[in-house]
Amino acid sequence: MKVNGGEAVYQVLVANGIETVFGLLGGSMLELYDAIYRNQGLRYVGARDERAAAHMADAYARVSGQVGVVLGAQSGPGVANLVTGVTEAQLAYSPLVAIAGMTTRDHQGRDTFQEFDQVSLFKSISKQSIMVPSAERLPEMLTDAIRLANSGRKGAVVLHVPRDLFAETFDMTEANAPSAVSGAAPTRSQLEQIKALLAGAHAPVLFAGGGFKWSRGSAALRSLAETLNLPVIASTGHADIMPHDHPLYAGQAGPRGNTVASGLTRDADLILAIGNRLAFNSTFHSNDYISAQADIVQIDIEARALGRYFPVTLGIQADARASAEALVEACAAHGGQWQAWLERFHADKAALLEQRQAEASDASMPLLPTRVLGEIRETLPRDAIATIDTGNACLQAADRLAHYQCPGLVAPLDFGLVGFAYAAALGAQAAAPERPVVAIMGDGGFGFTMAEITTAVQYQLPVIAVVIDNGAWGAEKAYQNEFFGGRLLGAEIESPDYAALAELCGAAGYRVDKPGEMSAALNSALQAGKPAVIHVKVDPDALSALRKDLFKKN
Ligand SMILES: Cc1ncc(C[n+]2csc(CCOP(=O)(O)OP(=O)(O)O)c2C)c(N)n1
Ligand SMILES: [Mg+2]
Repeated sequence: MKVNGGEAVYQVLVANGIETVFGLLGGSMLELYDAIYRNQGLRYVGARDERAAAHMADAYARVSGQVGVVLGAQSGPGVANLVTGVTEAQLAYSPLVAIAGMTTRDHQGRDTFQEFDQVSLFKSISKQSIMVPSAERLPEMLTDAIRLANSGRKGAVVLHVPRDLFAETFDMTEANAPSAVSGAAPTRSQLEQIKALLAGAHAPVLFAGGGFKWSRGSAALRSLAETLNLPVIASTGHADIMPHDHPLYAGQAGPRGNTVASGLTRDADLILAIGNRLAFNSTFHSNDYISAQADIVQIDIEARALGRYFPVTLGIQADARASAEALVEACAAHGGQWQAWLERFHADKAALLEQRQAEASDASMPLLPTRVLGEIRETLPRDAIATIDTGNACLQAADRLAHYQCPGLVAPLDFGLVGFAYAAALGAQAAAPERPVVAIMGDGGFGFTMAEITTAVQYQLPVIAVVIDNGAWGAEKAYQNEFFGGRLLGAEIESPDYAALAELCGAAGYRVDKPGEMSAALNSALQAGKPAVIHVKVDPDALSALRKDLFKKN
C-alpha cells in the first residue's frame, strides 16, 4: 500500500484502536490532519493550548483505559507547550503518546526556524523520547510507542517526527495491532504464603492503589474485600477504587487522606498492598502512616516498587486485578478472628460520616468550602466523574467527594499540578460521553486553562466546571499566613465573573455564594446538558489546616 507518512500514522492509530486524538493545529503535520479529515475514522478535539490538549489525552486514557494521543503539531513552540502535560501523565503512569512535530531532517542542526533540542528536552520526563529517522520506520516506531506507553508501568512516550516524513510516500505493509497481554497473577505458593499470613492476622487491611484502575480491577477488589471481610483503603488520588458507600471502604489514607483510613494503615498487623507503590503521596514515606510492625505483602506490576519504601514480608510482581481474582479463588471466607478490628473500623467510620454530614448542612456565612463539597457529594449522580486540581479546596475535596463507579476520579497525583482539572475534565468527557463530568478546582487553578471553555462549547463536551473562589492561591497563602506572619505577596488573586465569562463563550453560567445554592446550580447544570461554569464564592479564610512538618522554615 503506497501511503504518505501522514496516512501511515493515521492507519497505525486506527489499527491500534485509537478513537480520539487531541491536539492543536500546526504546520509540521498537515498531512496527518488531512488523513484524519479524509478518512473520518478518528475524532479530533482541538484545544487552545497544547498543554491542555495533553491533559485531555491523559484524562481520556485514565477514563477509557485506552492510550491517549496528543498531537503537538507545531515543531518548536507547540511541542514545548506539551512539557507540563507529558510530565503530568508520566508521573501519573498514564499511557500517553505525544506525536511531536519537528523541523525537516535537512534543516536540523542549523538554527532553523522553530528548531530546538526537543528530543533531549523530553528525555527526562517521559518513558521514551525518540526521533523517527525515516518515513518507512513510522509504522513500526509508532506501534512501539503505543505499546511502550501501555505496558508494564504505563507512562508517556514522545515520538518526534520531522515534518518531511509526513509528506514522504512509501510502501507500507498493513498496520498490525499487537494483541493485549493479560496480567500475571501470583503463583500458588505465593497465594499459600498470603493465606498463612492472613491466618495469623488480627488487624489486616487491604491497601489498594492505582493498579486496580489500570487493570480495570475494581470489581475484583470488591469481591476480595468481601471474601476476606477486611477494610479497604485507597491510595491518594484513587478514592474511586471502591464505591463510597461500601461498608468495607475506609477512603484514602496518608497526609491527604482521612483519619479513619490513616488509623487503619498505622495500626494494622497485616497490610495487603495491591497495585500500590506505597509512595510518598499516600504514606509520606513515614511510619506515622504505615505500621512499622505490620507484615506487608506488596503486589505491584513493577518489580522495582516492591519493598522500595517499606520493607515487605512478601513482594510479588503481578497485576492487581489478576492477583485479587486469584486470591478470591484461593481464600475462603474470613473475618472471625479480626472481629474487634472491624468493630473499631465501623465505629470510627460512622463518626467520620456523621462529621461530614454536619459539614454538609453547616449554614455559616461566608460560605465554607466544606459545605460546598458536601452539597456536591450529595447532588452528583452515582455515575459522575470528578476531576480535581491541587490546592487547598481540592485538598479538602480529596476526601469529601463520593465516587461510585470506577474510574470516577481523575486527580493530578504525584506531580501536584495546579491547572489540570478543567482540561482533564474535557478529556474525561470525550472518553465517557454518557457520564456527567465535573471539574472541581480553585480560582487560581481555573485561570490556567479557562480558554478551554471555548473548546468545551465547540466540541460539545458538557463539562461542569466548579470554581471555588477564595480570592487566593489559597494553599500558598496558608503558608505565608502560618510561617511568614501573614505577609502576603502574590497570594491574592482577583477573578472576573466566571459565570458571565461562561455565558459569553456560549456555556451556561451560575453564581453561588450561599448555602444550598450549590446543589441548585449543579442540578440545573446537569439538566442543561451543555458546558457550564459554576462560580462559587467561599470564605477566603477557610483554609484547611496543613501539616506543619510538610514545610520546615530554616
Ligand atoms: C503549576 C503549578 N504552579 C504553582 C503551584 C503551587 N501551588 C500549589 S497549590 C497552589 C494554590 C492553588 O490556588 P487555587 O487553585 O486558587 O486553589 P486554593 O488553594 O485557593 O483552593 C499553588 C499556587 C503548583 N502546585 N502547580
Ligand atoms: Mg484559590
